[in-house]
Amino acid sequence: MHRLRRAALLSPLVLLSLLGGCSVDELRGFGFEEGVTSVNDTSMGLWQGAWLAAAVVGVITLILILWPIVFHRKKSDEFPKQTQYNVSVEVAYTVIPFIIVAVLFAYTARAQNEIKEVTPVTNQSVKVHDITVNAIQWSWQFTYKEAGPEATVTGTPAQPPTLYMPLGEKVRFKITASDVVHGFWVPAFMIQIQNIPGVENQIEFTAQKLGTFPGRCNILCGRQHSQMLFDVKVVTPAEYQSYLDSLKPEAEGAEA
Ligand SMILES: [Cu+2]
Repeated sequence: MHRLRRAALLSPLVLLSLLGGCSVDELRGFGFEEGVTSVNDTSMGLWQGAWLAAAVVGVITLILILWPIVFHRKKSDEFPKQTQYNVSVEVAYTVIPFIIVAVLFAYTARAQNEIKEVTPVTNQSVKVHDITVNAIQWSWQFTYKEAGPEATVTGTPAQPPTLYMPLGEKVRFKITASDVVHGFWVPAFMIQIQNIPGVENQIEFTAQKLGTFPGRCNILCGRQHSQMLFDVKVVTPAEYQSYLDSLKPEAEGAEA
């Protein structure tokens, strides 16, 4: 009883300290901020909806567990009645999870199709910037096509590189790797896409908030995997243009 009371006292404190690290926006977004990129716009509803659905299922499950604990305690030594083949219950616990999975699947497929949409290179009517993200053991190479084929910034574990993106303009990323499989992950942008040697994955999105956002490799890729860090810096289109210009003359070395 004593231990129970202490646990009851502790849990609000733990909850409060956990919440203390979050902003109101992050709380509403279950850890993510709304509107940071066009991907957030697509994924946020799915992310929130999936958590709410999980919470509803969790609460119902908890009630179903607590109900017999409270109201159906052992009343006598008589062996309880044994039942088999409750068809209606079995149908319910097959059909209801199927409906839940089908609904989650449909929303996921819709969001994924939207996120995977990439403007064809041949479509010149839409302004899209091109950046290639090449992963290497153990850092990143960013190539800005508009600044020329040689405009590549290569990071090292000691000097993580910075990826520049213009605010409010579409960027088409080509994602690949030189050696093993890596994972291009920017948590705040709600994106992760695999860098696979010999494969060119693509993703296109628009950054909608100025600032610097941490990025990581999230596929275990070898000894210094944990040091495959980078930053994404979202700047104004004018600043982006001058960054591209700065890459043109010498176009080499790690840009911190
Ligand atoms: Cu890696």
